[in-house]
Amino acid sequence: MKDTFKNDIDKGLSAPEKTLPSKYFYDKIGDALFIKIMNLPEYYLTKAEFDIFKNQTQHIIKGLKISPDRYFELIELGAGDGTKTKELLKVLSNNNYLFKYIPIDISSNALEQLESRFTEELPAVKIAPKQGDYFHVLDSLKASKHPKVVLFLGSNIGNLTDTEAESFITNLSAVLNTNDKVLLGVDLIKPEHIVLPAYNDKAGITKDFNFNLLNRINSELDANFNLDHFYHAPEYSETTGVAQSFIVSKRDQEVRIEALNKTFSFRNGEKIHTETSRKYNDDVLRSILKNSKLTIASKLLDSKEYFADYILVK
Ligand code: AVI
Repeated sequence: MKDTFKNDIDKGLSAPEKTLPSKYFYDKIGDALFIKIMNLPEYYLTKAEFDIFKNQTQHIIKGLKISPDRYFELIELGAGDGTKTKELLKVLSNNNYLFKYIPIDISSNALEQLESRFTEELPAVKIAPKQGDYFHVLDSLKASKHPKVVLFLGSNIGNLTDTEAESFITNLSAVLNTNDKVLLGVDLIKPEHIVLPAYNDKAGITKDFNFNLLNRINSELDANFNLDHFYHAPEYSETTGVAQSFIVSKRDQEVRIEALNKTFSFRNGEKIHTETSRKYNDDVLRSILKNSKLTIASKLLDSKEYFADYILVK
């Protein structure tokens, strides 16, 4: 694991346009910062999707075409804190739907926390967490011919480039059977004055989240990034619908990374790309789905029309 981190950092900082993979935001500190982000007034994404799950639960169930007397598997990719999913589970359980909830996550810690919360708060729901890589686990579930509903929420797909998202969807489609469903949560393309503050909050939590990458490199790879010599600079284009986060060097400087036995130079104003947060609309999604067997069956919007949960069918 450590070697992958080391190699990825080396590769990213050696590239002509420097980049650091956003997956490394999420260590213990990064997880805690992301929870803070989800509660920020500027970060509308979580609230908008929660609005859909809380106020349109019956529409979700109807759109998924699940019937109370037919057993199905509800699989969630990325356990998260489960707040939105809990709204759906509550209604399914109160109405005696027959199902098993299978959260999949790479982190066994996240799964343990989710399982203990859900067993306490929703004792009637059968929960069977699976630790591991999404597609590995899904592949192992393919043999069961029960209908499946896969949840991939929170606009997590937005952190993939379009090429990565396409191959993610193709892999997902390949491990599903005909008529299985996907509930895909995506942030929608909207004006800059709404999107940009979500990635540049007044309290500076998103900046800390971004800078956590430099802190990790300092502590795990024995580096000497001086955080005061960089600033956080998100960008968003309404035309492309792509938000990107950058860490920008405030001066010409050199940073030593002992674990790599290398020194990296940064020019004044040079950017390090740290994250892509793609926003969607029907056309973007259709083009991501084009080589898969998944198609859009319906979509649900929050009351402000900021966010969409698409129902895809194979
Ligand atoms: C997890 N992901 C969907 C978040 C996003 O909005 O792209 C991560 C995030 N980055 C900065 N703020 C939140």
